[in-house]
Formats: sequence, structure tokens, C-alpha cells
Amino acid sequence: MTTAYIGLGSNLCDPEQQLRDAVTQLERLKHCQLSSISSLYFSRPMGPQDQPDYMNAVAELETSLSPIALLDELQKIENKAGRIRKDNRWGPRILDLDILLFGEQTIDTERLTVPHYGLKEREFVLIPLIEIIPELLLPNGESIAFLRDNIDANGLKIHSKLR
Ligand code: ROI
Repeated sequence: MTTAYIGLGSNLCDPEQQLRDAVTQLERLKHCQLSSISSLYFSRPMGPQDQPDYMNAVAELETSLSPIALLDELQKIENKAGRIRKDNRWGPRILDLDILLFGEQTIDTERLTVPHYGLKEREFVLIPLIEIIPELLLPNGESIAFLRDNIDANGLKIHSKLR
């Protein structure tokens, strides 16, 4: 079993409900056990500002799936939520499920980059991650608690508990 961390984000079509439904889907995933989930956070959009605020959270999963098999499952959940994949990397989205970390693995392929490229500078990823595992070290030995000291919270605030 490998411990994986998943970033959840939404800013369209009732983001709170999107994330609550996504957590239910994560709990139902075969070969995975949802072991921890952060609070639900309100965050300001990173990227273009003419889009709604986001809701974000981070989940911890124990899984026997490979990284690509897990990615396939996460994309199925995104697609079921009605996400349309188009070239809107910085635009609004119904549901985003990103593999942030997969054990201590470093992966750099066309479909998957792990650790997630935004992990170190995105407050809406780092702060929920620290909520569930403050002592976490990245595969290169960097401490996430230390990284957190160097980023701006940018108005990030806890909205509610997810579980
Ligand atoms: N901004 C916030 N606050 N939260 C996100 O999940 C998020 N996701 C994105 C971009 C467009 C980069 N901005 C975001 O993909």
C-alpha cells in the first residue's frame, strides 16, 4: 500500500457540494482507503481573477493502485461531475482532483507529474496538507511546514468540516 495525497478543487456548480460528492466517490474507490481528509477551505482564485472563488481540500488515501491507475480513477470522478476537458488550464472548473504526492515517488511523464508542480507555492494545497500531516517531508527531503512559512495565506480560510 502507498499513501497518496489528492488535492480537490472546485469553483463552479455548487463547489461545496462538488467536493462533498467527490469525497464520497473517493471513499468508494476500489483498492483505496480514505484515511484522512482536511477541512473544506475557501480560497481566492490563483490565475485570472475574473472567476469565482474556489473551495479546496486535501485527502489522504492508502492505495494499492499504480499512480496511473489512480489517475484514471480520479479522472473518471471528474468526468462524472461533468467536467469538460479543454484547454482552460487557468480557468474555472467544476472539479479538479490532482495527485499531489504518491508515496516517495517522483514521476515525470506526459500524463503525470508528482510531486504536483504547484504544491510548493499554492496555499490552498499546502495549508490543508499541513492540517492533516504537519510533519510531512517531500521526496527531496523538504519540509512542508517550512515551505508554509514562506507563502502568503492569500485570504485562505476554513469553511467547514468535510467529515
Ligand atoms: N485557484 C484556487 N484558489 N484553487 C484551485 O483549486 C485552483 N485551481 C486551478 C487554478 C486555475 C490554477 N486556480 C485555482 O487550476
